[in-house]
Amino acid sequence: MSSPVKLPGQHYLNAAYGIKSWLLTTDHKRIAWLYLASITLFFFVGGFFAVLIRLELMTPQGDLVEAETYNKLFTMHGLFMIFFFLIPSIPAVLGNFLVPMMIGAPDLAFPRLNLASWYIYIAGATLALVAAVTGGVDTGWTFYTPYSSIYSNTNVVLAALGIFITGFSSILTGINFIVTIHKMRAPGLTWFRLPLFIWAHYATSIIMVLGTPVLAVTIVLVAIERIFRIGFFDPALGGDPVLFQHLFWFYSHPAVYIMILPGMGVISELVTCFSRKRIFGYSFVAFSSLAIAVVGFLVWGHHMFVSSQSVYASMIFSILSFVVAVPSAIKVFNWTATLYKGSISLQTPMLYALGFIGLFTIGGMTGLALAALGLDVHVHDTYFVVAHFHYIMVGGMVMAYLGGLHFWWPKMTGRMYPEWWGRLSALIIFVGFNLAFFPQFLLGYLGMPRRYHAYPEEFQVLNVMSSAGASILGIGYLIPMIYFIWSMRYGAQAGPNPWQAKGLEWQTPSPPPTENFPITPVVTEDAYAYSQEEAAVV
Ligand code: HEM
Ligand SMILES: [Cu+2]
Repeated sequence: MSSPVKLPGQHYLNAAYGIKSWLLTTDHKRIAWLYLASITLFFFVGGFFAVLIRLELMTPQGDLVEAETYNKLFTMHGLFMIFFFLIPSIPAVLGNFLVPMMIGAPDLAFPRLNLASWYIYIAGATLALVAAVTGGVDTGWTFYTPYSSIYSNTNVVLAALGIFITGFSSILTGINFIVTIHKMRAPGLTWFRLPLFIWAHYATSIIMVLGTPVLAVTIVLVAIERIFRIGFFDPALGGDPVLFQHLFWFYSHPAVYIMILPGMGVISELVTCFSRKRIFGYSFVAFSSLAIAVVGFLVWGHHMFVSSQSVYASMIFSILSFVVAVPSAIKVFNWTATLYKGSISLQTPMLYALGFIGLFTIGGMTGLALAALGLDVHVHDTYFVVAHFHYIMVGGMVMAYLGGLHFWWPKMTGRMYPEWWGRLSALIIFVGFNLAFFPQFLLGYLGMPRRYHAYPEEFQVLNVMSSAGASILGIGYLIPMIYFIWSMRYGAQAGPNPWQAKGLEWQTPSPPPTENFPITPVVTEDAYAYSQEEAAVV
C-alpha cells in the first residue's frame, strides 16, 4: 500500500449533517446510501422467510408450520427478494452512486426525480410489508390467476398495490439513467469509451422503461377482477387464465435481465481491474447487453411450456431461448479471455467475480436444459427450477452485488474493509451457497415438486444438506455487514484509487465532494487502459 493518505476535509458525507439533510438530499451519492440501507433491510426480511422455509423442510412431515402458512412464507420470500431487493440492488445502489461518477457528471439528469424514486420505492415496500404482517399473501410471487384474482382470501390487493407503486420507482430510475448517459458525458467520453458498467445500466434501463408498465397493467387487471368481478382471467367470468401468464412473463422474463445485466456490468469492471488487462472484445460485451435487452423480450413463453400453449409456439420459444443464451455466453467467453495470461490478484472483489462466473455458468447451462422442451416438461415446477434461478440470482446477482460493494466501498466511504475478513466471507458464501442449492438440482431431478411443505422421506438427506448450506450462507452474509459498519470508523484510509483502477470515478477524492469532480475531467483514451507492467495491486 502506498504512503498513508488523508481523507479529504470536505466530502459528500460531511457536507451537511442531520436526518433532514439525508431525507431531503438530491445528491445521487447520498440517495445511493438511502437505497443501500433500505434494500439491506428488505434483504433480511426476505432472508427471514427463507430461514423459516428451510427449517420447515428439514423434516419430511412438515411439522413446523401449517400448509397455508408455508404458502405465505414462500410467497413473501419471493416477493421481497425479487421486487424489493434484487431488482433495485445494483442499479439503485451502485448505479446511483456510479453512473454520474463514471461519466464525469456532477449528478444524474433529474436529481429530484431520483429522490422521488426512493420515496416511491419506500411507499411500495411499506405496503407490501403491511400486507405481510397483517395476514400475508399465499399466491406465490407469480400471482397466478384465477387463484389470485378470485379464490385466495389473503392480502393480494395490498401486496399488488405495493408492487404497482414500486414499479414507478423502477421506471423513473431507468429514465433518469438513459437521459444522463445520453446528455451528461464528460468531454471526450464517446459511446465506445464508456465503461461496460454504463452499457449494462443503459440496457437495463431500456428494459425497466419498456417492461415495467406491462406488469403494472397486469396487476391492475388482477385487482379489477378481484374487486369488481369483471372477468379477465377467470374462465367462469369469461376470462382466460393463460392470458395472465402471458402478461406476467412478458414482464418477468425481461425482469430477470433487470436483475442480472447490472451484475454483468460489475463483473466486467472487476475482471479487467484485477487481471490488469483490457477487456477482451469490448464492443462484443457492450452490444451483448443490448442484444440481451432486445431478445429477452421474445422468450417469455419458456415459462409456459406446460400451460396448454401450442407445441409450435413452444418450439419457437424454445429456439429463441437458446438464442438469448448466446450474448450471455459471449460475455462469459470474453471475461475468460480477459483473465487468460492476465496478472491476476485475488482480492475480495475478484473472488466474488470468479464466483459469479462459475455459478452464473451453472445457472445459465441449466437454463438451457430447461429451455429444451422435453426436459422442461419433466422438471417443470420441481426443485430443479428453484436451483436454476437461485444459481442465477443468488450465485450470480448477489455475488456481483457484493463484489461491487467491496470494490467501490473505498470510494463510497474513503475507507478500506478488512481484506482477510473479506476473503474469508467470500469463501464461506461460496461454499454455503453451493451446499444450499446444488442438492436442489438433484431433488428436482428426482421429482420433488416446489412449493410443497411435506415430502417423501427419501428426499430428507438432500433437504437437510440444503438447509445446512443455507445456514452457512446466512453466516457468510452477516460477516460483511459487521465489518462494513466497523470499517466506516476504523478502516484504513483508502485514498482516491486503492486498486490503481482506470475509470473516472477513481480520479476524484474518496469520498468524493458533493459535485463529484472539482474540475470537469476530459477523457482522452479508451476504457480499461490497464497494463500489466504497472505496479501490481498489493
Ligand atoms: C439463504 C438464502 C435463500 C434460501 C435458503 C432460499 C430458499 C428458497 C426456497 C427453499 C425456495 C422454494 C420455495 C418453494 O417453492 O417451495 C425459494 C424460492 C424462491 N427464492 Fe429463495 N432462498 C434464498 C435466497 C434468495 C434470494 C437472495 C433470492 C432473490 C434474490 C431468492 C428468490 C427466490 C424466488 C424468486 C423464489 C421463488 C418463489 C416462488 O416462486 O414461489 N431467494 N427460496
Ligand atoms: Cu424466463
